[in-house]
Amino acid sequence: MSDNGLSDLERIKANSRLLRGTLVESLADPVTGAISEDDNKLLKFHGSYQQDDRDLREERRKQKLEPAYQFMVRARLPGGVLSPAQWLSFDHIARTWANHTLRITTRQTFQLHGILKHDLKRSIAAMNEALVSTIAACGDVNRNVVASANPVASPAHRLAYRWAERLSEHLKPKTRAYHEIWLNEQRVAGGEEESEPLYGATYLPRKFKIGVAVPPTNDVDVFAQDLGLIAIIEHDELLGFNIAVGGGMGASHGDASTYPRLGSVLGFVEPEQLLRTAEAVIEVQRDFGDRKERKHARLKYTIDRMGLPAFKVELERRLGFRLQPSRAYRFDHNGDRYGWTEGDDGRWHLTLQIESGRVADFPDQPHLSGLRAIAEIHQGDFRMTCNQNLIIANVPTAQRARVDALVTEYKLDGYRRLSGIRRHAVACVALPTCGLAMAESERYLPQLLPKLEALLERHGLRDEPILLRLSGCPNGCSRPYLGEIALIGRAIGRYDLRLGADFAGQRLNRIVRENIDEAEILSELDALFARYAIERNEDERFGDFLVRSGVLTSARHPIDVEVFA
Ligand code: SRM
Ligand code: SF4
Repeated sequence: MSDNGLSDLERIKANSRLLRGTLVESLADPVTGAISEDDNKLLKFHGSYQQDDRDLREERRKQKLEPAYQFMVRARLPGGVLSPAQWLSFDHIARTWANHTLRITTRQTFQLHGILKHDLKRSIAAMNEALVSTIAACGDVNRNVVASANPVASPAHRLAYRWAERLSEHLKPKTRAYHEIWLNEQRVAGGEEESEPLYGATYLPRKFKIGVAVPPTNDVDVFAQDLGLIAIIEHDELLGFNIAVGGGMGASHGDASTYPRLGSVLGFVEPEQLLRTAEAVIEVQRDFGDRKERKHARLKYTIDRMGLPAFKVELERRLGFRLQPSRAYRFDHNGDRYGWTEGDDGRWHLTLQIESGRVADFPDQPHLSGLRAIAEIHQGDFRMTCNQNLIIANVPTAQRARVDALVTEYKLDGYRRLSGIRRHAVACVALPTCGLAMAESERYLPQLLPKLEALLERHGLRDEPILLRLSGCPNGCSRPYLGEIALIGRAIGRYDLRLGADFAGQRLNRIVRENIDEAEILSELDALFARYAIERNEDERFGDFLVRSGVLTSARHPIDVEVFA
C-alpha cells in the first residue's frame, strides 16, 4: 500500500505515463526471462500476463534456476468473431511462438500460453498484422465486450453484436503506449499532452466487463457482467437494452466481505443512448470505486456501498436523462446449441464442442490441424462462445458437406455424442499456467466427467442437461457461482461443492460442502441424482429441483436477479 493509503497499483498506474512504465527496458533485459514487478502490472493493460510453468517450479527451485517464466497473451475480439485469415494467423503464432495450442476463453476470445519474453513482441505484432489487438484485454479498463454467440438469427441479432463491437471500440484506452511498445510507432511531438478522456491517468479501480445477451439465450451470463445489456427485440426490431449493473463472480475463501453478485436490472435505454450510458456507468465506478483495497474495488462493491438507489441517481445525474422502466424479457437457457443451424439469410452455422476451449493436436484428435484445414477453405467466419465452444459460421449451403467431411476427418464431431452434462461443462484454465490456481480445473475435467456420466447413467439421467462449472480457485473464471453443480478449488484434489443455480443464469448457487475430495463429491452427487431421478417434476431442472425440494438452505447474499426498475 502507498503512503496515501491507495493500493500499490494506483501508484504504478499514476507513474506509468499512460501505461508505458519501463516496459521497453524490461523486455530488452537479456539477464532474465521475467520483467520488473511494476511492468508486470502494466503489461496486463496491453493484454498479457507474466506466468511461470507451475509444473516445473519445484524442480527449477531445486536446481537454483529462476522459474520457467513465460507469457500468456489474450486477444481482444468483441463478440468472439474472427475471419478464417485471422484464424490462420493465430494458428501460426501458436505453433511458432506459443505452446501449440489456442485456448478459447469464457469471454469468447483466444488466449495463447507459453510465449517466451523474447518472442512476446513479435507475437503481439503478428496479431496486430492480422488486425487483432490485445490492448485492454486485461487490466483496470473495460475488457473484451462479449455478445450472444449467434447474432445471425435475425437482423436484430446482428445489430446486437454490432453494438458489442461499437462499445468495445468506443471504450478502448486512448494512449499510444501500445503502438509505441509493440508496433514501433514513433512518439509524436506534443505526445506529452496525450490524455485518457474517459479513464484519466489512473484508469479504473479494477477490471470492468460488459456483455450483451439476446433473450431467450443467456449464453454470456449477462448477470455476471459489471454492465449487462439485455437486448429487447420486438418483431425483429432492436428497441434497445435493459441494463443490469454490478454483476461479478470473484470471491476469496473465508472472507465474507467478498462475494459473487448478480447484476441488478436498473432500467432501459434506447440504442442511441447506449454508448453514453456505458460511459456514465464507467465514470461512476471510476470516481466512486475503492482504490485502496483491490478486493473491494469492483463495481458490485461500489454499488452495494452506495446503495442501488443512490447509484442510479448519480448515474442519471451524469446522463442528464432518466432511464426508462425496464422492459419484459425472458431467458430460458444458458449453454450452446450444438450442430448445424440455419441463419435468417440461408447460411449455416455449425457449433462444435471444444472441451475447456483448448484447441490442440491431441493424440487421436488433431483438432488444431483440423480447424486449420477448415480455415483454409472456409468462406464465412468463426465465432467463439462464452462456454468455450466454437461456431463455424456463415457457411454457404454448397460448402456444408465439405466442412462436415473435415469435421469428421479431424475428429471434431464429438458434439454428436455428448451427454447432457458434457454439453454444458465449463472449466477454467488453472494449473499449470494460472498463478492463482489452488487446484486443477481444465486438466481435471476429462477425469471427472466420465465419473459423473457413470452416476447419471445409473439413474437414467444421461441426457439431462446440467450446467457444470469447475474453477481452480474462488476467483470464478468459469463463472462457477452460476453452475447447477460447481466445484471451486481449495487445494490440490480438494474443492468446495456448490449447487442449485438455475439453468438460465439468474440464480446463484449455494455452498453445500467445503473442502472435500473426489470420493465425497461423487457420493454427495450420487445421492442427489438418485432423489432427482425419482422426485423431480416434469421438465424440472436439477438446480430448480434442489431448491424446491429443500435440499439447499438459505444463502448469505441475495441469490436471485434483482429488478430495480
Ligand atoms: Fe479470470 C484472474 C483466466 C474469465 C474472474 N483469470 C485470471 C488470471 C489472469 C489469473 C491471474 O490474475 O494471474 C487467469 C489466467 C489463467 C491462465 O493461465 O490463462 C484467468 N479468466 C481466465 C479465463 C482464461 C478462464 C477460462 O478458462 O476461459 C477467462 C478469460 C476471459 C477473457 O477472455 O477475458 C477468464 N475471470 C473470467 C471470468 C468470467 C467472465 O468474465 O465472464 C471471471 C468472473 C467474472 C468476474 O470478473 O467477476 C473472472 N479472473 C477473475 C478474477 C476475480 C475478479 C474479482 O473481481 O475478484 C481474477 C483475479 C483478479 O482479478 O484478481 C481473474
Ligand atoms: Fe486461475 Fe482461479 Fe481463474 Fe481458474 S478461477 S483461471 S484458477 S484465477
